[in-house]
Amino acid sequence: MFSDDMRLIAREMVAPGKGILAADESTGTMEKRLHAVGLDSTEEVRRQYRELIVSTPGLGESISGVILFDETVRQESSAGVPLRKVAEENGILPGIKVDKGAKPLAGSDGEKITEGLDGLRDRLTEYAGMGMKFTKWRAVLDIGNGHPSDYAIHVNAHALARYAALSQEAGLVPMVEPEVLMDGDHSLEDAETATTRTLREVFEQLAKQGVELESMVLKPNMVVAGKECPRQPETEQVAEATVRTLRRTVPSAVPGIAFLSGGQGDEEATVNLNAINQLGPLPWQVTFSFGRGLLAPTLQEWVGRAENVDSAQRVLAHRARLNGAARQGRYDAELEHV
Ligand code: 5MM
Repeated sequence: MFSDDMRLIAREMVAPGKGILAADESTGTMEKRLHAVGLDSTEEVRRQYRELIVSTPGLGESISGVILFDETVRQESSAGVPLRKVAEENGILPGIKVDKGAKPLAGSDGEKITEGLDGLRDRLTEYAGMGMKFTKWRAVLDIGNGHPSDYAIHVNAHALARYAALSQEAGLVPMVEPEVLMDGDHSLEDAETATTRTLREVFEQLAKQGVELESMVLKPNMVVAGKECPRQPETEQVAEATVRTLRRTVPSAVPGIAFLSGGQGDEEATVNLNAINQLGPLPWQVTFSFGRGLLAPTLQEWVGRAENVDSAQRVLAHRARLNGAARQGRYDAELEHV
């Protein structure tokens, strides 16, 4: 794919009124999610769950793209259609997670580095041949006990940029995800400092490694206080800290920013996204790329029962519509019950 095509895909991914669905849980994470609702994590259960997601009627009205896991892009619907094609027929661009997960970082005191660069060029070539349009790589940084260290920020940003450059070389739009976790009791100010340091280094590395900013999407965390912080900020404070951080660090050449939900409640993530957009106009499209924020209520509704597929799909389409409204600053709590 040429640069013009990647720019177009990047803009489609963050099109007004739409956001991205993260359904790329690796097998271990999926096992946790399924166990939590009393289900065994077999390949067939995971296939049924992903079929339910990508075939949700009307989902393409508020979801531009779906991030899939390697297993899913090789699976078919019960009617024998590859799930990645089912997504496309539903008006949703198929994307793929290409990192191999966060592993212990040598020489650090418990920080992590995301692996998966070895052999990545060949994997990307295969995914491009399958018709994937974009990719995603997630780096994870925590706050507390002197973390995140400059060392962890640097090596993760360096790997994110190496991944993004390889992805663009293969014609696939990279979604660059540096996640500063909300685990812990840190303050909003701590989160703002850690996120600012991280994003500065990420864009420095992207520039050094020749990544075209117009052909990527940034997937950051919102700036929120730690889950255990006794002083939880108001929505407006979260929105202001997030927008200030992004304005200070993200070049306006980047077409879009799509937030992860990071363990916020589903309504909380929607309310925050709405408040962030109400601070606009902003230099980029600002939308969502939620996993749990969209799928936790869907899975709760489905719980593996065929008779719940329709209602679970309605729950997903509804949550996606609400976030579609929030990414335009048009969400209202009343809409939850419509
Ligand atoms: C869907 O979850 C993805 C994580 O998968 P693994 O940890 O199993 O690799 C994750 O990358 C996700 O895309 C983002 O963190 C956004 O998901 P949330 O749930 O934070 O919105």
